Amino acid sequence: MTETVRVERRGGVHVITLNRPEKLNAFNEVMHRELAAALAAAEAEPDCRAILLTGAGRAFCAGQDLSDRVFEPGQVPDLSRTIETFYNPLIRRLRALPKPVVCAVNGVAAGAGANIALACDIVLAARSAKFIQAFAKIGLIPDSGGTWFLPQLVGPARARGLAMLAEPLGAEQAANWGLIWKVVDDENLLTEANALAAHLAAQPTHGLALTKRALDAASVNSLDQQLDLERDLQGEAGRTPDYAEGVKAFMEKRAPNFTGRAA
Ligand code: T3D
Repeated sequence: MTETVRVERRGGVHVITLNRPEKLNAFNEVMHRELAAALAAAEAEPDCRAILLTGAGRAFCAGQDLSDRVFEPGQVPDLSRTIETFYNPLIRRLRALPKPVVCAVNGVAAGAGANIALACDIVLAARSAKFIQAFAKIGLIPDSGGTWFLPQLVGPARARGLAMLAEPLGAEQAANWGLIWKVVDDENLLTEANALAAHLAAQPTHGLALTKRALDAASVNSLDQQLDLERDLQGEAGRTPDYAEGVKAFMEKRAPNFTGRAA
C-alpha cells in the first residue's frame, strides 16, 4: 500500500487501484511515480501473470489534477514536460507490458484518465461509467494516446466528435461503438473483472504478450509486413512450453496447465 496507489496480489493477478478518491483519482506526480512503480513490479515479478487496473470511490480517473495547474498571471506552463516525463511513459509501459492488463472503469474516466483506460488490453466498464475527452473544455488536445486510440477504435468521425465536443460518452454507447470490450452492472463490475483477470493469469502469458505485439504493430504495418511479423512471432510462440502443453492437453482431452513461460 502506498499513498496514492493500492496494490493487492490475488493469485497471479496484481490488482492496482488508483487511490485519490477525493480528487476523483486525478494524477499528481506522486500518483504517477507510484503507478509506474506498481506496474514495474508487476512486470518484473514472474508470479504476476495479469494486471487489473481500477479506481477507488466513484470515479476511475479524472486525468491531470488541475489544482496543480493554477498559474500566476504571466506564467506560461510547459505541459510537454509532464507528457514526456509521466503520461507518455505510462502509456508506452501499458502497451509494452508482456502481460495482459484488464481495466475496470468503475466510474467517470475523464481526460488522460479516459485514455489510460483505452491503453489497457481489455476494458470493462460499470453501466454508470462515462468516458469524457475533457481536454477541449480547457483548451488542450487529447493526450495519453487519445488521438491514436480514438480513430483506431471508433473511426475518424466519432473520434473527432468525442475529441472536439468533449461530451460524456456512456458505457453502453462506448461498448456499442467498439471503444471498450464490455459493460457490466455496477454491482458486478469488480467480481467480473477479477474473474477475467484470474482467467487471463492462467493462460499462456508469453503467447498473449506476442499477441499484444502483433496487434499493436498492425496499425503501421502493410499486410506483407504483418504476415512476416506473424511468421516470426508464431515461430517464437511455437517454441514455448505452453504451446506443447496446449496441444498435449487437447489431444488428451483435459484442461491445459500453462506456466506462462517464454521458450
Ligand atoms: O497538465 C498536464 O500535465 C497535461 C496533461 C493533461 C492530461 C489531462 O488529463 S487534462 C484533463 C484534466 N481533467 C479534466 O479536465 C477533468 C476535470 N473534471 C471534470 O470535468 C469533472 O470533475 C468530471 C466530469 C470528471 C466529474 O464531474 P462530477 O460533477 O461528477 O464531479 P465534480 O464535482 O466535478 O468533482 C468532484 C471533486 O473532484 C471536486 O472537488 P470538490 O469540489 O469536491 O473539492 C473536483 O474539483 C474534483 N476534481 C475532479 N476532477 C479533478 C478534480 N480535482 C482536480 N483535478 C481534476 N482533474
